[in-house]
Parts: sequence; C-alpha cells; structure tokens
Amino acid sequence: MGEENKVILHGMWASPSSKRVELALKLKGIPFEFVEEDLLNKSPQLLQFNPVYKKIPVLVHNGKPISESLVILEYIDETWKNNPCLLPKDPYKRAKVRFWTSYVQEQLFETMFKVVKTDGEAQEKAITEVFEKLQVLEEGMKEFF
Ligand SMILES: N[C@@H](CCC(=O)N[C@@H](CS)C(=O)NCC(=O)O)C(=O)O
Repeated sequence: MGEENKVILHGMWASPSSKRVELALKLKGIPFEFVEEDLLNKSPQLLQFNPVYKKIPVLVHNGKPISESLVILEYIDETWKNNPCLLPKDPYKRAKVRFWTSYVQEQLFETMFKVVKTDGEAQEKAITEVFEKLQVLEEGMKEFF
C-alpha cells in the first residue's frame, strides 16, 4: 500500500459502528490498518482525531481523520468509486437506503446497547425489542431485493 493512500481505522471489535466501516472497507477491497481502541483508555491519537465526540470509529485517510460511521461510509463510497457501490445512483433509492441506515442507528443500535446495559426483566424486555426491530428491518429490506 503506497503512503499516498494510507487508510487506518480506529475501532473496536464489538462496536457495531466500527464494524459497519470495517465491512465497507472489506467490500470495496480497500487495504487498511486496524487500530483496536480500548474505550476505557482511549489512545491520544483517537482523542486528537475526534476531539468533539472522542468516539470510535475514526477513519484516517492519508493523515486526515473522518468521524461518524455514516459520514465515513459516504466518504468511502465517494473516494473509492469501484463496485460495489454502497449507495445506489438513483436519488429516491439513496433516500431509502439513508432511511434504513438511520433506523439501524437510531432504533436498533440504541436497543442493542440497552441489552448490554441492563439485566433481569429490563434486559428481557430489551432483547424482545431488538427482535421486534430486526423484524421491521427485515420487512423493510425486502424492497431492495
Ligand atoms: N454516531 C456514532 C456513534 C459512535 C459510538 O457510539 N461509538 C462508541 C462505540 S460503539 C464509542 O466510541 N463509545 C465510547 C464512549 O462513548 O466513550 C457513529 O455512528 O460513529
């Protein structure tokens, strides 16, 4: 990999936000270095690259950091134009994809975090909620196939 196209992903193995960026890089066949962050002891580079949220994932392309997983995904798609494209060309279909990515972010991830943060009855309720939200997502995905 030439220095002119160096890609580093600061992420964490169990983070869904980090995973979606990792998947996009792999789908596009983009070689990258993965820096596993300890979220209880964040690296100085992470704090420097994402001073606003101090969160992973952060993609560093040729020394330039980009934060927020959905912003990163669009950056990847616009920078590496090879197939597969992450977003369709048609504006209406793009809007549909953005709707569902936002649903995953706002609804599914939030409920998944509740499962980790709770226990007992509250956790059981959160698990049921995750399954319900996954069903809604599965239904929604049918229009793409
Ligand atoms: N909206 C952000 C969410 C990122 C996020 O919540 N990252 C979590 C891991 S999944 C994190 O870094 N947590 C550490 C902290 O909050 O201090 C994105 O999509 O990138």
